[in-house]
Amino acid sequence: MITFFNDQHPAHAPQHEFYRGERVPCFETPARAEHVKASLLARGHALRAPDVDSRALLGQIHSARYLHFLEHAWPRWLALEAGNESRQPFPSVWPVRTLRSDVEPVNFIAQLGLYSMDNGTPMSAGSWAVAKAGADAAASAAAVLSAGTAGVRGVFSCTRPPGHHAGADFMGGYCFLNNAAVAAQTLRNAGAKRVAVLDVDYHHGNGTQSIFYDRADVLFVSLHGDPLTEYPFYLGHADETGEGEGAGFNLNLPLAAGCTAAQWFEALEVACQRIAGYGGDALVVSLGLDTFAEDPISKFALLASDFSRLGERIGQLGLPTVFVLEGGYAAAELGTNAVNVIEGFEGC
Ligand code: Q9C
Ligand code: ZN
Repeated sequence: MITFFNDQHPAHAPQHEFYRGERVPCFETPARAEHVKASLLARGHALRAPDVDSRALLGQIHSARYLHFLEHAWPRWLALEAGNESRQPFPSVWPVRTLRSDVEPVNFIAQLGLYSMDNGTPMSAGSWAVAKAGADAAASAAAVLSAGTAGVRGVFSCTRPPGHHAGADFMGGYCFLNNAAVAAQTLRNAGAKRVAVLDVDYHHGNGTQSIFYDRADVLFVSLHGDPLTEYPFYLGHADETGEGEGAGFNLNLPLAAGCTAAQWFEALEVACQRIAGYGGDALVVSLGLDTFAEDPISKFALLASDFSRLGERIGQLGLPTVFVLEGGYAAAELGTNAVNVIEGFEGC
């Protein structure tokens, strides 16, 4: 499968995050993408460099003030205090209910809180450039599909950091820019009337849902760990079905942490039937592989062979498809699992 690989990704390499109250090494590492790259090359898939500038698209998905903050965040952090190049900024205060988010504070950490949903999205030098190049990769993949090149049914955007937790004006869950939303919007801009997004990451894609929640031209369907117990906790329930023109165009299929692969595939079937009934012109798959049984931070039970089956089922939808890499933290197995999806899709 044609794959757009963001080879700038190693420049986003924060050292630590918070987990169970402790500072721990980041789960979302450069090694993840390198394992996917190695598996793609070993199994004969060609890599391309992103060739679309997503700047204008980002303006359709994210707010101007959020993009401005992200682009300038690292140099501003460095200017705050000597030695900050070896420290990471984390938010410590958030504008929750009763507090104002319309006025942007001047203080850097207060701005970081305004533009973050959690303290779980560490930033490093290079984060903006790498996230931007990842959005370029998603846009490039969607553009190839839109061009209707003969024989191209699927294209893969392989990048990190992931994107589906990032909303119009906030980062979260290791995500800064919503790559899946950029891909879907690229397809719409190129003439697709309706685009479906299927999010199979372990965690609910709250950012993608919220970006398209009031739109009928992009259907969002997600299967994920029940937010009553799993991150992102505050979105992803079954009663979220869309609003305004988007009413009826959002489908959440929360599953109990610890559910079996068979239960997961039952939910996938419901998701695929909704997508088939939508009559879309194209599909974007938020390809999180943290549903893997050995994922260190997730609680589903898929095996390597199940990812082939997932790819086959997506392929049976018969839609031009952009795959966008999201989560998956069993780094050594990530390549095999990702390429299994890709080849399952191609082989069906
Ligand atoms: N602080 C994605 O899979 N944090 N994001 C886990 C460690 C939230 C995962 C606990 C996990 C977010 C794209
Ligand atoms: Zn995830």
